[in-house]
Amino acid sequence: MTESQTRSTADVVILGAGPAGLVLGNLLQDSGVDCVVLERAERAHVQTRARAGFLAANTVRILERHGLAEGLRRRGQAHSTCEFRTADGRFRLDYSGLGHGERHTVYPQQELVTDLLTRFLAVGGRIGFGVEAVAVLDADTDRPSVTVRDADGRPGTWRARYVAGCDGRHGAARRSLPAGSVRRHHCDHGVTWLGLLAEAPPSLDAVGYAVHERGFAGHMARTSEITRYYVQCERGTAAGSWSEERIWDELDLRMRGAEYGPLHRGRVVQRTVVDLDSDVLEPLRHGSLFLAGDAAGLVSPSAAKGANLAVLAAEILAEGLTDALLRDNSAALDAYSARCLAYIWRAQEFSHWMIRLLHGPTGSDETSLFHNSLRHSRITSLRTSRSHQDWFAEHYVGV
Ligand code: RFL
Repeated sequence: MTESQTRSTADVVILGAGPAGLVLGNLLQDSGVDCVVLERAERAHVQTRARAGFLAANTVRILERHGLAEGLRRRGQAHSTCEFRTADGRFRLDYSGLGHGERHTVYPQQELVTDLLTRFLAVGGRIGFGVEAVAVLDADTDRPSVTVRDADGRPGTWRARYVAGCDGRHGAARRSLPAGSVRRHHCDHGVTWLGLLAEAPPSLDAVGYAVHERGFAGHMARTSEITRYYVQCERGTAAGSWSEERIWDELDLRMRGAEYGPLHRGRVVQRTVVDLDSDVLEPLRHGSLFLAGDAAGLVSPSAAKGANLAVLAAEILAEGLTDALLRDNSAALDAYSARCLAYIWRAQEFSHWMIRLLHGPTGSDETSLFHNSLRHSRITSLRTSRSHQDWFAEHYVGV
């Protein structure tokens, strides 16, 4: 960082250069709002961090509306089919013909982040890499500040009119909220996934969800050479503890490769252990500090909503900040929290439904057997009921 170290004021200080922070930065910059993005990591790290891939139709519309969709239009792949594999056989849902008839665009998050970053810098956006926000101070006044330290540990302070906390679940924005100012709703779903990226072409032309007595397995295409897999594992499993052979054997077994064709194997290049939990902060504002994206609420990745909610929140927040700063009208900013929370809870509800569709209790006690029979009935309903399929499609691809 050069200029931003010497000039440490901005009307809006944005913490975090993920999808939320970068969409917000681009929109504010386009509106002529003075802003800066502070990002703890180095640029190369931000541009190569592989996470999400499924963008909802509304996310694409938002990005298009603001001229941020050029890369995903060129390189993203339309996607509209998912396949469920169970002990009763398999069935496919083409959700572009169900619900509102919408599709996903598969576009790796790191490419979206790279596009947003390149565009932000091209239009003169200010960003500091290797700058960690330590705390947000005086958020209950109209002169908040952010204390920072750079990669060499040198401290600094940014003064602002508003601070946008887009720095994820473990960021400084959440940490700076005074006790009792915001309520945190939390749910641990008691399920753990080993998330994998494999240097292997997709094995089916659909998102694959395998419901198996040994646990869940999932298949999600990313590119023609890279596929994301998930395999449910015991809580407490270390990311490196399964050999590649065990991973592929287990995936093949649960995806029922013997019946439907073996998976294309390849080198596993990334492993992440994900304990499925969800949280929502309420309200998403404390004075001059606003929360967006994962900082506002964490949706378990079962329904691929996190990045989509981040983009949506950024658009809503940009509108509120622009009105407040340039038109002296704070109505949209005052409505920000309630508007976003309505979307967040809707996504949480669907994600929770997906978790209960894809995972059942492992025990053989009466309650476990009861819940597994309920789950079986739920899957049968999804396979056979058109109205259930319409409901699924609307929520699966919508945000
Ligand atoms: P990000 O992307 O985490 O960015 C936050 C940024 O803040 C920085 N940061 C700080 N900077 C300064 N000071 C500090 N103190 C800081 N602390 C943190 C971080 O370095 C980072 O750059 O949050 P954002 O923008 O809210 O975006 C959220 C999404 O990244 C997330 O919800 C999704 O990746 C979730 N997710 C998925 N979402 C989807 O919509 N579709 C998917 O297909 C999908 N797949 C996934 C996923 C998440 C996964 N993980 C992480 C469990 C697959 C996986 C494996």
